[in-house]
Amino acid sequence: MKPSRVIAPQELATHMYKVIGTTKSRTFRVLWTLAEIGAPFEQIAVAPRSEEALRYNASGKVPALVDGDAVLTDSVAIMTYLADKHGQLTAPAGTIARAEQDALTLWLIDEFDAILWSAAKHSFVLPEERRVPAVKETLKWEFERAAAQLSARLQGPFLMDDALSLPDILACHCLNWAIGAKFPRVDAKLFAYGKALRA
Ligand SMILES: N[C@@H](CCC(=O)N[C@@H](CS)C(=O)NCC(=O)O)C(=O)O
Repeated sequence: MKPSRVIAPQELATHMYKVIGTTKSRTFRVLWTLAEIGAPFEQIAVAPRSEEALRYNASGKVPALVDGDAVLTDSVAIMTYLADKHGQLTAPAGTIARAEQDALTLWLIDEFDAILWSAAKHSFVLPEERRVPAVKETLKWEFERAAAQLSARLQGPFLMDDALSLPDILACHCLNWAIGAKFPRVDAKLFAYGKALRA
């Protein structure tokens, strides 16, 4: 099978990506990944479910990434694609280190992202008659429990070894999101970790 277009290594440095979505959304993760990689990009800062967002993703969700003729969706899929393609922010695919990194990424999706998203759905995303506001107390309790687990596994400035990687970007975005959603405060160690990454 032939690729539709092959990008030469020297072209990667100037390859222009297009990021779809407002910064105050999961799009932030993709913007941060691109900034770390040092890849040039332009942002079309459209709101979720807007007409423009629907042009790139039939569900109206953001972020999306336009790379040549391809439109990629889902923040973590996009981050992983970029990290693999540029050989940064990730252990190489097919290694034990990568399996451990992916396990942490998926744990963060289950225990942080999904919890925060459920709280958002029951606050303002779902039709009002479908919301169950009482569930938010349980979600906050679940988040607190997960935050304590993450804090316990944190041994240094980063989650994996001694360098920034995709799980750090995901975790830090979720910690910011939790603050915005008025979730319980995390312990001092995890707070300092998030603050250092934000800086
Ligand atoms: N798993 C997807 C979730 C994307 C998502 O739900 N994005 C929100 C904004 S942060 C959105 O577009 N919501 C609109 C909707 O669900 O209709 C990802 O990580 O990109």
